Amino acid sequence: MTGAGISAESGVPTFRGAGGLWEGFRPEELASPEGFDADPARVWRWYRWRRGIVAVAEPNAGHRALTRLEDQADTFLLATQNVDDLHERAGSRGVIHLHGRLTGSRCSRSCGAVAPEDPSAALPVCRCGALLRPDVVWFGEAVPGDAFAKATRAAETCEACLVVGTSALVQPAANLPWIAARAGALLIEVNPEPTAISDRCDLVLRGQAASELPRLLERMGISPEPAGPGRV
Ligand code: BJW
Ligand code: ZN
Repeated sequence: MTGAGISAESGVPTFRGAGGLWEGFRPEELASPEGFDADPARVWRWYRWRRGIVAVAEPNAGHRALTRLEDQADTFLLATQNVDDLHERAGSRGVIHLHGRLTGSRCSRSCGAVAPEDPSAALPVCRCGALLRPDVVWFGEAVPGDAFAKATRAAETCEACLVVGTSALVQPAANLPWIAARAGALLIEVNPEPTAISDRCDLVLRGQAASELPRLLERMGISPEPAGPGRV
């Protein structure tokens, strides 16, 4: 499972900690239906700013190491809390997005309309007259049931659960490593800082994902970068 920290070295800011604020607001004030109702233009500015950052960001060695691990493992599931597409651009297949994706919008009044393109208006409006909103999961909203069910099944049955770059605070995603640990999986954390699950981990790699993940693969005898001209 990954969180914002794996994309930090690609230049995408994390939510909490230094640099996690935006215009002085906490993520909870922006990534919530209440925050959107209070000031939709502000929320749209935040998302446009983030879309711009992700558009020019490149996957880093941490993202690439996870694609190599997927290549080598008999079964592998990557559940990310991130809304960026850096795992996909690194070559990961079948990534599960627990909190949606940064691109795309949908009706804020749930008429069912989705708009995959990036709307150009400052306050884009749905065909039903309501405002469009980013197609992501905000605080107080349910995570996609099928995605979470798949991730839970993987947590219940995996041999090892790698938790990379997340503060492991936001539910229900934060529950996945605990489910895996309770089911007997080896729990490995990659994070420069202690988190809510550090004490429960069998192995803690205290460092940045882009250096620790390739090092972990080398210790497992797996080359951390694709050989030759790259993946097909
Ligand atoms: C590095 C690194 C490097 C730095 N290498 N690492 C009280 C108790 C328990 C729960 C709740 C509660 N009150 C409310 C709740 C529920 C709430 C919740 O969990 N809140 C907690 C904050 C307390 N959860 C929800 O509301 C969820 N929904 C829900 O519960 O629904 C119930 C329901 C059921 C049925 C019907 C209806 C409702 C939804 C949560 C959605 C979260 N959404 C966001 C925004 C997504 C869209 C967007 O991106 O804009 O998801 S919030 C934000 O936090 C985002 C992230 O995915 C998520 C997690 O953050 P993450 O990834 O862990 O980032 P950070 O910044 O916290 O941590 C980064 C880490 O990286 C740090 O540890 C660094 O050290 C590390 N790092 N550099 C490796 N180079
Ligand atoms: Zn609508």
